[in-house]
Amino acid sequence: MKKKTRRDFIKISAIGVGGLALANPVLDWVPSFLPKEKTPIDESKAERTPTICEVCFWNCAAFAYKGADGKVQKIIGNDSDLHSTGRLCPRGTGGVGMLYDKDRLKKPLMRVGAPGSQTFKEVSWDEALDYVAKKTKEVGEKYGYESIALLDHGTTAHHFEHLFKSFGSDNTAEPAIAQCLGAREAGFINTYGAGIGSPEPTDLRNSKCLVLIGSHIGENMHNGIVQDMSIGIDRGMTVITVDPRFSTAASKSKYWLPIKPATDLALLLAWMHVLIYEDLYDKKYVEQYTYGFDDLKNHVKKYTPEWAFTKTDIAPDLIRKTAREMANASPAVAIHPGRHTAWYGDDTQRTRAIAILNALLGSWGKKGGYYFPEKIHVPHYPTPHYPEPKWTWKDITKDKYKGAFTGVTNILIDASLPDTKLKHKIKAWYITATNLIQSIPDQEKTKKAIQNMEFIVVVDTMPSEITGYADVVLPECTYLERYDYLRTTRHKEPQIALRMPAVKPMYESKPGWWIAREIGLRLGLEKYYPWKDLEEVLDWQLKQVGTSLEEMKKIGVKTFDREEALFLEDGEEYFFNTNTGKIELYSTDLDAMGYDPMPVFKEHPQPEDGFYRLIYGRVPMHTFGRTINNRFLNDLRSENHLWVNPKVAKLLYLEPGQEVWLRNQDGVVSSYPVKVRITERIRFDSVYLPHGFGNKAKQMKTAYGKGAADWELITKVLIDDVTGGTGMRSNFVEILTDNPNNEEVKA
Ligand SMILES: Nc1nc2c(c(=O)[nH]1)N[C@H]1C(S)=C(S)[C@@H](COP(=O)(O)OP(=O)(O)OC[C@H]3O[C@@H](n4cnc5c(=O)[nH]c(N)nc54)[C@H](O)[C@@H]3O)O[C@H]1N2
Ligand SMILES: Nc1nc2c(c(=O)[nH]1)N[C@H]1C(S)=C(S)[C@@H](COP(=O)(O)OP(=O)(O)OC[C@H]3O[C@@H](n4cnc5c(=O)[nH]c(N)nc54)[C@H](O)[C@@H]3O)O[C@H]1N2
Ligand code: SF4
Ligand SMILES: [Mo]
Repeated sequence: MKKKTRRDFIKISAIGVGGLALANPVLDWVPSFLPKEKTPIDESKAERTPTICEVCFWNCAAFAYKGADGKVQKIIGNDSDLHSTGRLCPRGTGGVGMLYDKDRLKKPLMRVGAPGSQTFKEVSWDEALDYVAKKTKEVGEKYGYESIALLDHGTTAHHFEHLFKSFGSDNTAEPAIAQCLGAREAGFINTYGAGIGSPEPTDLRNSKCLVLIGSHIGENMHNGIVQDMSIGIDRGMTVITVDPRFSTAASKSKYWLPIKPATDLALLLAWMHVLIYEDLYDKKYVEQYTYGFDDLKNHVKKYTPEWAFTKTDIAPDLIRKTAREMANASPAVAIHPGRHTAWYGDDTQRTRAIAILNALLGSWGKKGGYYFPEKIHVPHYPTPHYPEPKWTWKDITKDKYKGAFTGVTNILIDASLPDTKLKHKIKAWYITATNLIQSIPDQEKTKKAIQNMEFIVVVDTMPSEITGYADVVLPECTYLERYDYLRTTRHKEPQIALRMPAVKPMYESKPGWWIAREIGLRLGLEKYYPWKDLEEVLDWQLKQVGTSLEEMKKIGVKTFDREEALFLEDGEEYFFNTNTGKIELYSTDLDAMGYDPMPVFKEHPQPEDGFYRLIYGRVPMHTFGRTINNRFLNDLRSENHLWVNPKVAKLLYLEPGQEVWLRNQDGVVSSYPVKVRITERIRFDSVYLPHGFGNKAKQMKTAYGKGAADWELITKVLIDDVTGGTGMRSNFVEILTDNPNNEEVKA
């Protein structure tokens, strides 16, 4: 086989900008509305300001460079930054397109027509904020401030979380947990007493073997992980990819295991069986650090590779061979924890199986496996204690979803329904930087809840679908026009990073911190806002950790010393934050809560004749639907395709590029057609539709109507019994060749 080089793998590794420019002349660093000088700006002379990319939640630190005309010309990764190591991914590079998007929200808007009609009038900030404060007070006084929920994502969330806590609500939730990584965190917390967090602390640069279960790194363009994986491959790391689709990662793998969807837990249990019964596990590590090994050994006895073959379609030989490959590399082996793990409902148990496998291989806390990340504690600006809410999301989840560790979006939506049986009810929503229509499954339910709200305010940068359901829309400026709180994420070395405005907010847009504060002041919460602006807060905070705003404006990223070692020494004593102080192969907490203490395989429905499982994922050039209107990125990829196996194409007489529609098991039909891509790279029982396309917001002129939406077709949801998160890979579709729609498409 040809040796893989880093450049071969993906373009991130070829100094972002140049690689992209060569690959596509459209994105050659001069935004198309600016004069097309072919000579790039001189970085040594251009004014630069530190920023943190908000195009996705890897949050790479970078510098924004301005041209002589004062406009941002390019964004380049900050060399000191561990998230990016100085290189941005194509999306971050194209972030300028978000700033100069002509379709941006420009002024505060207030609803004129019925919800969903998108008829708004432009109003002044005073009018909009007065109204938001008035409605907040009205609902708060009538039902209690707890009845107001904050649904959020991204950096803006922090400003609104402070506002919410100040007025007495802790009912905050984000799709980036319950629809994303919530199950994974619960799986690891119940094994190691610690979650994974972001960035994932895998030491792929030094791994000898990487196992990807569905994680499609390379299409999932999370910068640091992609770079680490490239370096690992260059150094000879073996990759094992388990995916019903031949992903980019699969194409770089020694083993591709095209698993039957929804059966991963069977494979994971069979791998444990092989490691234990072939005596391949790390005995010293297991003995010293784990609890419940004998229980596990008995538990996985029946889960033989032969048994797993009947569930997964993966040959017993291949299961054994891959298990041995992992054991050979141990402890420099990482079974990647995944990120979007809301798949089939038993997601906490599946990710726990991943956690257990890592323990059997002795990789947690070991070079080439998982490192111990560290962060620096930056104190909060002193404000008085928040009032104690009378109830929180926990009062809703504590009986049924005992492993939920944050607010659960879909449960707060359940509490917002007119016919909810829940004791605690939600009456109004603040929505910041999340497009619930695209990100929460069963959108009819979301819309029903929306209709029942007394009041909805949306803070966004774009007129995306969700803004159409607001009573008030508040235009936030983009990340390139604002300060935010410091990035203090955990990494190999503790770092802080600064985002500051590269340019002044365009139009009448305002930063999130300003919007939240103005609402707070109108609610009489001055004591929680003893500062004039965020600069004052940041400077105070930075001085507490021995630097200043002035210094950070120059360097953008500051690195601190670690306090503890990155890895465990051989035989070192270590206490895990679990009941037993050990890595719990047998989870005492899950047991006490009434859940399976060790993962048990359960069958999930498979598609009936004529139906295919709808699976989805990412395209490298976009982040969900949030970048589709970005002209640079849209030029690179304007629509998605439906991946269909040749056998299916033959059966249905499909031609490459033919437009089709999809109808799911509940009769829901896709609004827009999608072009077929016929490829052996997908199993015959599934179709693949990348997420984020099929935009229905007319005001987003570049994105509108391009490609098809997975999110319309996800009506059947399998709830994770531990965390309450929504498994969304549970939908089956038929492929229609005639247009079934004759009505106008509505958001
Ligand atoms: N069907 C389906 N559903 C999914 C997924 C899927 O693959 N398929 N993925 C799931 C996953 S993994 C996740 S993490 C979630 C993510 O789901 P979301 O949180 O909804 O996604 P985002 O793209 O972060 O949020 C999009 C909104 O943020 C706005 N926005 C962008 N930048 C800013 C800003 O700086 N300020 C403000 N105020 N607004 C901004 C955009 O205009 C847009 O309206 O979706 C989940 N849901
Ligand atoms: N370019 C880009 N990168 C992104 C994002 C983005 O929007 N754009 N979003 C970021 C976010 S928030 C997240 S959470 C991550 C998500 O990215 P990941 O956590 O890497 O991946 P998933 O979305 O869970 O899974 C997608 C893969 O799972 C496969 N798959 C489907 N069903 C099964 C199954 O039953 N078993 C197995 N083994 N595989 C299956 C699909 O074929 C696909 O390759 O990506 C992050 N990176
Ligand atoms: S991975 Fe890409 S889009 Fe995400 S923060 Fe980094 S540069 Fe931005
Ligand atoms: Mo996510």
